[in-house]
Amino acid sequence: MSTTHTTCPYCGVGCGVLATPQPGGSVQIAGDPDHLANFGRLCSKGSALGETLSLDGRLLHPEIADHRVTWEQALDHVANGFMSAIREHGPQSVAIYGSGQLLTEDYYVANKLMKGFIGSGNIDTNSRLCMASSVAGHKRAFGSDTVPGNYEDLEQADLIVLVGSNLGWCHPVLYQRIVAARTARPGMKVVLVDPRRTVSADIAELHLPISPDGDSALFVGLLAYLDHLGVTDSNYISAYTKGFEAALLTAEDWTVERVAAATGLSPLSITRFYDLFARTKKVVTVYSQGVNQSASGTDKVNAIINCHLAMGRLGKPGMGPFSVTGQPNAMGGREVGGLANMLAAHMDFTPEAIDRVSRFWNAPAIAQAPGFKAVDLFAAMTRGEIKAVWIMATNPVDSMPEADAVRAALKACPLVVVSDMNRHTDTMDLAHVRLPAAGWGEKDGTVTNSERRISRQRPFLALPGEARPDWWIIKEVAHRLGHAAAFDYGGPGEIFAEHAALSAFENHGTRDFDLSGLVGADYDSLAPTQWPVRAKPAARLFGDGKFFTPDGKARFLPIQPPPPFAPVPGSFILNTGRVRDHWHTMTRTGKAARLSAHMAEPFVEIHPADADALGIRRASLVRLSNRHGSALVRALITDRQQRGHLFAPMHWTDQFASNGRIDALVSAKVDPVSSQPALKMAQAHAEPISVRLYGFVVAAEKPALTTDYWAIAPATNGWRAEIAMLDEPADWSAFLASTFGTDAAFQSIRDERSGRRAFVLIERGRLIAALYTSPDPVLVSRQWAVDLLKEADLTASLVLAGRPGADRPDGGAIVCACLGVGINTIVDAVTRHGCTTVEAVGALTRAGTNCGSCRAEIRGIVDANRLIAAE
Ligand SMILES: Nc1nc2c(c(=O)[nH]1)N[C@H]1C(S)=C(S)[C@@H](COP(=O)(O)OP(=O)(O)OC[C@H]3O[C@@H](n4cnc5c(=O)[nH]c(N)nc54)[C@H](O)[C@@H]3O)O[C@H]1N2
Ligand SMILES: Nc1nc2c(c(=O)[nH]1)N[C@H]1C(S)=C(S)[C@@H](COP(=O)(O)OP(=O)(O)OC[C@H]3O[C@@H](n4cnc5c(=O)[nH]c(N)nc54)[C@H](O)[C@@H]3O)O[C@H]1N2
Ligand code: SF4
Ligand SMILES: [Mo]
Repeated sequence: MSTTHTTCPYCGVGCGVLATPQPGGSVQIAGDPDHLANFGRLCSKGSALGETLSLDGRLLHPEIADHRVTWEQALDHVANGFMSAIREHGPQSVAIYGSGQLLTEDYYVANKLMKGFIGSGNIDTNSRLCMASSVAGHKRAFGSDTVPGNYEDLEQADLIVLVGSNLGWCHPVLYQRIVAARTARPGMKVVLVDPRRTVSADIAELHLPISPDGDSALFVGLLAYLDHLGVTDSNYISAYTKGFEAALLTAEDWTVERVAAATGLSPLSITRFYDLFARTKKVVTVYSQGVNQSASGTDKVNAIINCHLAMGRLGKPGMGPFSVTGQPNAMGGREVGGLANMLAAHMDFTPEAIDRVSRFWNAPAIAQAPGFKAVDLFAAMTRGEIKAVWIMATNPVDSMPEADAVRAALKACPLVVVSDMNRHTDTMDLAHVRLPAAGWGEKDGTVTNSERRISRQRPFLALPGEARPDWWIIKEVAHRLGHAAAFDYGGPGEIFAEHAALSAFENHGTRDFDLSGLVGADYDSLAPTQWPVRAKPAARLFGDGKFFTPDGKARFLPIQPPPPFAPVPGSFILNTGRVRDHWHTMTRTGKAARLSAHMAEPFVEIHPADADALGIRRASLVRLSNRHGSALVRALITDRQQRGHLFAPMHWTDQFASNGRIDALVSAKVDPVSSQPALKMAQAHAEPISVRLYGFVVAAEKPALTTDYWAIAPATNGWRAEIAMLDEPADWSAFLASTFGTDAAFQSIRDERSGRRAFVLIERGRLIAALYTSPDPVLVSRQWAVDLLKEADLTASLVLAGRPGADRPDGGAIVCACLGVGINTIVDAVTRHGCTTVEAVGALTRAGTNCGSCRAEIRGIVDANRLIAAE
């Protein structure tokens, strides 16, 4: 079987993947040892890619109004719908909402259609929720949206400052590169700035549990501190920058004490950080959503860049500000102009650029001004101003703030077209026209990672059903809108060639994004390449102190930190983000049993003292609510969380839980410069709810869950679900029949004293379904119960017992997703086998020996249990 060199479709690290289809139809996945992003490594999500490729749940044919139609009918319908909206209400009445998960070629064509030929700026993307503040901050400082760093800088740095980045879970392979570099060079230091003590604190000398949005104050204070110490690089400042004095003037009175008051940090820890920064030449500041997703996100970015400029620390090995991108092609989207305020190829809506792009595209009707940005777009839809929208590769009903209002806006929009791989997502369920898109492994094109490296995603599977690549779908609609000549593409290679040519067009070194060296390159064999790619090998970006502002000098920005945020009395600050093994709205990771085992339901992290005060018990259910919406989630009580703060993951949707959509609660407040929403700072009330019965379900077929609370996940050979009921069912047989879709008689037991029940259906020794209920959060061993689905000769009495017999050790909840090692096995390695290090646990159980992303968790388990073992 032949092996295809491709790129991982998840995070912005952009790891090279070797995919080898196997005779049985499965696909073997391995890290590409020659790819410069990962050198063969993959994380848990990357290694499980093979398990997400099944056609279950795929949309395989176009549909209009829930009925299967031909491509001809679907494309005509979309084109006619857009055309009549444009005719009656003008080009501003239509929009495209795209995604950093589109390939560059798809994105280029979508942008060209909307901006160049429909003549409206109304194409925005989920990157507005992700990278917009970094883009705006880069443009203010550098005159261009340039990420100057390389991954090796992280290995060469002596100090890495992680600001609002949970790199250990969200950029795992990059994190592992840092771990390896730090092992080789123990002098290297890491500082973590995050309100929560995340797993990334595992490698940090210093964790600064900053108050939300205290970052501007922290870095403004740092600028003042560096100036007072007299360590700033005055030669660099005068030769290559402007605005230092003004920036300093606003920073001046930010003493350490004042910073302490604004950030909730101790003066001692602040000076420790400041001294480290001042003393260490090679510093990389890595930042991500704790910086970008904020009402002061752009200011945070510039407060960080200011400090690097003041020290002359950028454009050189081992140093620089480094905004890491989230999605596989967040960077590619910025290159093509996927944001409503960018035109194309890193050009803005200036008169010269509009003229240049219009000549290049031969597009006289080109848009003259930016269009609606994501939050404004859905607000305009609510007002009835958007008559037709086309959503591609994103799920705004779950990922946009004020998500219930977004759902209502889509319900009211006259034409909603959605291109996706899945027949059911919370957004697809509202579509009038459903277009089946090609997915990873089927589509063909390029993506650009966090360090500006362009890599090919290559197909190794046939297109299933009638699925088509996004570029083809957009091109076909463009033809029907009357633009056949401008969209005469035979394949992604031709689109890439045009994209590269546009980047080079009248560039002459004036624009950072320049692929002139790739014009005419062989697309199929394109090796991973970092831009800029000019005819002559380009020097390191900003290495010569030249920036893309009109005078070539970088800009300091005077930053005024925002006043500390005070939530409405009685409510919590609700922070949101990601978990290790799930990706966004779970449309792909939610298919893999092994990725669903790490965290199997929506949850909220809450500090023990807050939980006590509210009467929230361990593993009970909590209702979160505010004026925008509500959610019902499991309590995860942990002192990693500060008092007064909550953290909830963004992942759960109506496809996987009864009421887990956290963005229903997040307000749509945006950063004034970038229009990126403040997704890390919602406010919510939390209350325990009084549950009559908690339950755990395992079943061979997908159960139909209708209980007050449920959360479902795949398991090997079946499904697992957590449920809860506010009242006991009046008729248990009817409940079992409707849940499991069978009239067969279940065997059951009930323990009068504890109120626990178990219901079991076994056929020919195989488990068909089991339900365990209890007035307390059920104590049945989840992993043991899930593993029963793999067994061949079970007896009812064993399954009814609800716990493993002595001959069947219970591995416990999965910690190491790659090798399926549970918490009990790890605890056992420590307490019974005397393992005292992560390495020893790995040698005995294999846990943590593949991708390494769980090693921080294993270390926590070792530390907690070593003491117990010693007692
Ligand atoms: N496993 C996994 N990995 C992913 C993704 C995924 O869905 N799952 N998605 C990818 C995408 S698109 C993205 S954008 C990245 C995101 O990657 P990250 O930005 O690393 O992830 P998040 O969990 O969103 O947020 C990071 C941290 O910001 C902290 N934070 C919140 N408020 C503040 C604040 O005011 N200041 C500071 N300093 N920190 C704060 C949060 O506590 C959180 O730990 O991950 C990518 N990688
Ligand atoms: N509260 C809160 N909200 C957040 C965030 C947060 O931290 N907190 N983070 C924000 C960020 S940074 C991001 S990036 C967004 C992500 O949010 P979304 O973009 O909504 O999340 P995904 O689940 O990745 O949705 C991608 C969809 O595209 C489909 N898809 C994948 N590949 C293709 C393709 O090639 N073609 C087509 N047509 N479809 C495809 C998938 O099946 C899936 O349905 O969420 C944002 N929302
Ligand atoms: S680190 Fe990111 S790109 Fe690499 S394998 Fe993991 S999810 Fe994929
Ligand atoms: Mo993102």
